[in-house]
Amino acid sequence: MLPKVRVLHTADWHLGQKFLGQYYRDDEFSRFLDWLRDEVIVKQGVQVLIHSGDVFDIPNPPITATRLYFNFLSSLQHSCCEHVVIVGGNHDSPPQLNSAAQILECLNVYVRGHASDKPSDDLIILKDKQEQPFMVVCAVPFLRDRELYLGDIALDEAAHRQAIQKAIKAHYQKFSKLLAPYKAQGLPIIATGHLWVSGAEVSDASVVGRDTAERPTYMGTLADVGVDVFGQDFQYVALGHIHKSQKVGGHNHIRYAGSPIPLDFSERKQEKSVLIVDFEGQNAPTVLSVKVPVLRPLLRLEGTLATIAKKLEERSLQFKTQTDFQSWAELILISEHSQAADEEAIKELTEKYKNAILFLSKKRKKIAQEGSDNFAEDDFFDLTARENVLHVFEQFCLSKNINSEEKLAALKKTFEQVFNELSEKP
Ligand SMILES: [Mn+2]
Repeated sequence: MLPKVRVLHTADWHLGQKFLGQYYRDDEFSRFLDWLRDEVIVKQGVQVLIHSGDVFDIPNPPITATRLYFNFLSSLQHSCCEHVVIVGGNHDSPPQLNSAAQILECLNVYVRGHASDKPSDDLIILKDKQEQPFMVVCAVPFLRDRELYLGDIALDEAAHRQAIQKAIKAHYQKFSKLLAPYKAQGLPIIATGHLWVSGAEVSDASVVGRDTAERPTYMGTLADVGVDVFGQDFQYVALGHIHKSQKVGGHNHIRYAGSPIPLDFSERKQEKSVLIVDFEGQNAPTVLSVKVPVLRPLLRLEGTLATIAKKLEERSLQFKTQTDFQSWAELILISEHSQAADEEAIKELTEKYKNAILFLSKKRKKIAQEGSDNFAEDDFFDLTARENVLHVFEQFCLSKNINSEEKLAALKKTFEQVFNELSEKP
């Protein structure tokens, strides 16, 4: 008979995150983990939990975050969930994650902070109480350059990207031979991954100058790979890294679970979820997305002071009825005034809406007059406005110590020509 297994796929918890560098969110994380265990794992009879990386937000997470993690794992003991597989993400520190790996293995919690030298060490065979294997997990964490053995040869960007794609594919292929006996037994086979796969939709980063929480890895080794890197060996590929829950390239069995809690304002509109994946031997699994309840509403309000004040007023009831977690609202103020001139009004708003924490960013309608209040660090430039672009370029030239007026004028002229040409195209 084909074994039936119920798996929970989750990722990108980012425990220990300090929202925009200002507020810890331990209470939210704790509430989420309670919900995950009580309402999903226990109520739905989940047998295996898979975490596809970014358990923690930073390599040295605060003790409060590691405590949440260990308490959660220990609370699964004697529950229906007898096996847990955790791989490291780009935000995790492999040695930090691996430090408890050995003791966790005694509790059937398998942690792989980084890829092992031997693929057989990352091939995790899950066994039932009678020591009978019922599922195989190829635990692939975020792969760093050195784990991909790219060598020291300097490559141009395109060649580097190609080398990475080849190496990632080769990494997944290494499991193939080892899988033969388990395939013959009809066991379901899962692979994990923490990477950016082509075609995956990232969070909206419409505000110029602000990174989304996913962004830092794009620069690294994770320049997009295609779904072909996973080959044909796996019934399911449990991915992490992209915070929006989604299928990749229309494949029902290649999925990002997404982050369960929105990690910055760009994720505010995303429905957050975890995935229940039901296996029956090597048949295509069925996937059910379970919506994570919104714990703390995130809002982005944009406009002039008057517009923002009106929008806040409309939402004041929502702020007041927030019993557990205060709302967080990002105000994007479009203003022609200097910062000092707006300060008083902002202070008033902050006072009035104490039960929502407000984050202020600015977007000036016009460039401040010369000599007056210059751009504050948190200003956002509207890069579609011609004068802003030219101003930024001029500032850039000055920062490079191009002081000769003649040279500066020539550079500006060339830049303007290029800019005009690009602006004409759709
Ligand atoms: Mn992440």
